[in-house]
Amino acid sequence: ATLIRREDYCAPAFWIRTVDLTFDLDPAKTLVTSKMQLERNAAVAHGALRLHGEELNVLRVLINGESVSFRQEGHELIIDNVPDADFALEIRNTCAPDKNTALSGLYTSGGSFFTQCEAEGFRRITYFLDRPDVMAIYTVLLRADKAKFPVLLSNGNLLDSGDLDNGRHFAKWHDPFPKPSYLFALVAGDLVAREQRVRTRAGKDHLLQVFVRRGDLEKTEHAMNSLIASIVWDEARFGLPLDLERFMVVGVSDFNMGAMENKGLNIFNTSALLASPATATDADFARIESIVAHEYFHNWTGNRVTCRDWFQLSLKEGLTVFRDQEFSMDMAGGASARAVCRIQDVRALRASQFPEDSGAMAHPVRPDTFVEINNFYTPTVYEKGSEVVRMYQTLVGRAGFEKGLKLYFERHDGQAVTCDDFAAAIAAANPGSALSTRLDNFKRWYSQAGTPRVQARGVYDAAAQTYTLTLKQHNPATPGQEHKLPQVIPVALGLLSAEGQALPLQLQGEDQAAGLERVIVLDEAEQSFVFTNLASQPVPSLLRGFSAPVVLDDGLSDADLLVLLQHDADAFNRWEASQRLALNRILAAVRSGSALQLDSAFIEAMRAVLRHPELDAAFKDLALTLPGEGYIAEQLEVVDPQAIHAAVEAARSQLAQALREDWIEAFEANQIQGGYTPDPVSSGKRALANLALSMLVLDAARSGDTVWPGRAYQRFKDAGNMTERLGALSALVNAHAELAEPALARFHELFKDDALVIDKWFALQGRTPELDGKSFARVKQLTQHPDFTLKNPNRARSLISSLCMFNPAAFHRADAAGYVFWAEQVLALDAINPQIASRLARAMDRWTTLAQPYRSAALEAIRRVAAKPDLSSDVREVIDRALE
Ligand code: B3K
Ligand code: ZN
Repeated sequence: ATLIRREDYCAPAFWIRTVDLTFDLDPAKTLVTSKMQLERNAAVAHGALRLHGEELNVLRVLINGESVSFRQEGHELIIDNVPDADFALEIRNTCAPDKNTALSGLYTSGGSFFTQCEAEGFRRITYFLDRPDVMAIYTVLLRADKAKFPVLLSNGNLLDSGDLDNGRHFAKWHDPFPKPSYLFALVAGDLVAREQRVRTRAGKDHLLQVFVRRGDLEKTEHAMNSLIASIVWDEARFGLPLDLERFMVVGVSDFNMGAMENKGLNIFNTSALLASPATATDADFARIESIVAHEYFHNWTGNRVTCRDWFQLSLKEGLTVFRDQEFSMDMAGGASARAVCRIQDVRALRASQFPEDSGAMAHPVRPDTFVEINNFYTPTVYEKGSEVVRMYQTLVGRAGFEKGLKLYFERHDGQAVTCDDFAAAIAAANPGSALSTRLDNFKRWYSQAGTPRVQARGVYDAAAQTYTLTLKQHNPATPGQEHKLPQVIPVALGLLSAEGQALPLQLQGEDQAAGLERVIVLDEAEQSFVFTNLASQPVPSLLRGFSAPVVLDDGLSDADLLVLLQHDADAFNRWEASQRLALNRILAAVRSGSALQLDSAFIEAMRAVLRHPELDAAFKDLALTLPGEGYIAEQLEVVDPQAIHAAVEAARSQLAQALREDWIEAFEANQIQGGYTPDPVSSGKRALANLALSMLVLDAARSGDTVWPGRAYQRFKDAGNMTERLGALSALVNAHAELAEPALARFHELFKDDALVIDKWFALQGRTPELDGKSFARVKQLTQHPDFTLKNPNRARSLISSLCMFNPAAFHRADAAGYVFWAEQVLALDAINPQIASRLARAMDRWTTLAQPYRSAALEAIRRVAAKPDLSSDVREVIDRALE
């Protein structure tokens, strides 16, 4: 395995202008004929033609119709004698889709053919310059048995189709847009489609199709609606239209990630596509909407303008996540629903990206090196990348950002470019802005890994009526980056009076106040900002809406946090105050090693939120949900997962008990009559009702009450939708109630034929809060269940990742059994699917922060994996970095 460096980038020695692919599809052995038109890159001196290829069997190589000699070295096919003038290259090879368990390249799933080419899967189909800066125009001829594979799809527009001899048929596709090989796709199988015609603003008609297996058609309505909404939104918000006559979406059960944005032929994990009220939760509906949108938005941010090299991955991913987050917010509606979206996004960032930024795999948004690019489709590249794009918007304003994006497309449509090109376009469109005047320093967000720490302290001068806010930033060292420079950090803020009144914001030197909220920019190690005309000591509300991806220490007292919780105009900071109040108490208990005892001030504050007449149910649910155990671990230098779990469980059970009457009321008040719709208001009510029910069942376990477990079981049986059914089941399972067993059995019986629902059944058991080792024992036992298999990524994740990545107290065991289990599963998975194995391997990213005996046991397990000589480069990179 070799380390690839960003600074070593060289333009390709050849361009491939057009490619004509012919596939004779056969699951055991598929024949691929590739005819390419090549041209030397004049900017690069002579050199052999080196094509990428993996797991292929080459049959012949022709240049301008003549057979030519070639060599094979590792994963390269090398032709030394290449004409100087443009030439035609023809390669014929075979590959074995049925044997492809890595699900990269061409593979079969449920008897149909699918491809996944990003990042480097195309080279597992045929020899090619498999790099994103080589963009070609593709024509694709597919031939296959008509009875088994009635549907034949590839990118672009259908040119021709018809019957052949021997029961075979063909389809010919042409994509008019030049694209890199990672955006190539083909699908062949027995599929059916939901179809819809739409007309865009320019008056053009388009055909939209969602292909799935027979029987799944009624579960595609939500995806189709999401696609239509995405098309409308991208035209309205950014002026970006659909550019193909036909836009296809296909579902597949075996898939390594959520979905893939192949030009005109998006391929989806069925878990990110199929939904019906009976089988999918509100969270599934929301996730599908955002993933359908994400892949669609890639058509411009990723496909029309793509990445020059894989180090620039965030150019398309950070930007496209930003766009799908904005879309979800716009779809959600009012200010409160938008804030709920933002809170959920930030919670996800803190749960996954913050730990990554402080662990063994920490890397900048634009990494400098990698061994296996598939290891860098990370929360840092995606979610932190999106926060970086959001900061551009914060610094230049919404209109300025739209102008910047417009210039980006004017400059780069049809090109493969870099993050620098993006930054330059946004800045050039906004001369003199807070961004453009600091562009070089702002770009440190791309090069420096690690989460900045910002400390804020305010001093009030009663005589001068001023409030001096001093901000300091500290950028912690990360592997390979000892010393860092200050980041450009936009801090959105407001000031409140002790009574909760929003105060006008006037900085020293200004003639008048500039509103009740503004953005100040911290771009040095330490800066002070003096606010004037303040009659009394204010309470600062900082980093509103999470205006930068940093850890903030604002030193606020409980009293200040209570003012924010009750009065802040910024709903995000209201939620943040609730989390901080809880976090402070949990951390105090963990740090002191004493049992957690919630005080009445906290309980009354939570009661007030729960009973608040104006707050939305969705907000209440988020405010009353305690911080996750992973996020709590992030705040500690030495992590004892069992101590954290004990503190969280104590806090939960005390909240359950102290607010029992309020939970009952919340449960009753948030019942929904009538049909199911996954809109934000109904989803919020169901979320709060589910939380209330889980608290009531939890409290019953303490008090011996049998009424609420009985009601939960009844609700589980009678539920009209999956959100309520799974909510009731989870309440029973997570409380280790007696009725959990019959409910789990019944659930399995009801849904045994629906793989996506059975995934939920496994995941729920994989994530059950630990009690006396029962949860861990159950997971081990479930690996023997007839429905369990490591071969399907969704199933493997549902059980194994649930335990190892999302159930810290069940995983981190004093007897090391969790780590032994992890090592076994990583090794077993690596033989099947390195990408999935490698993601599981990352469960040990933060092992060095563990307390003893966990730390030593974890190291032993990591060494055990490291000792396997033939590890994939995917897992090897993760394990090596953990041991560095
Ligand atoms: N671009 C793909 C991810 C490909 C992952 C390759 N290991 C999905 C997305 O981000 O939209
Ligand atoms: Zn993406």
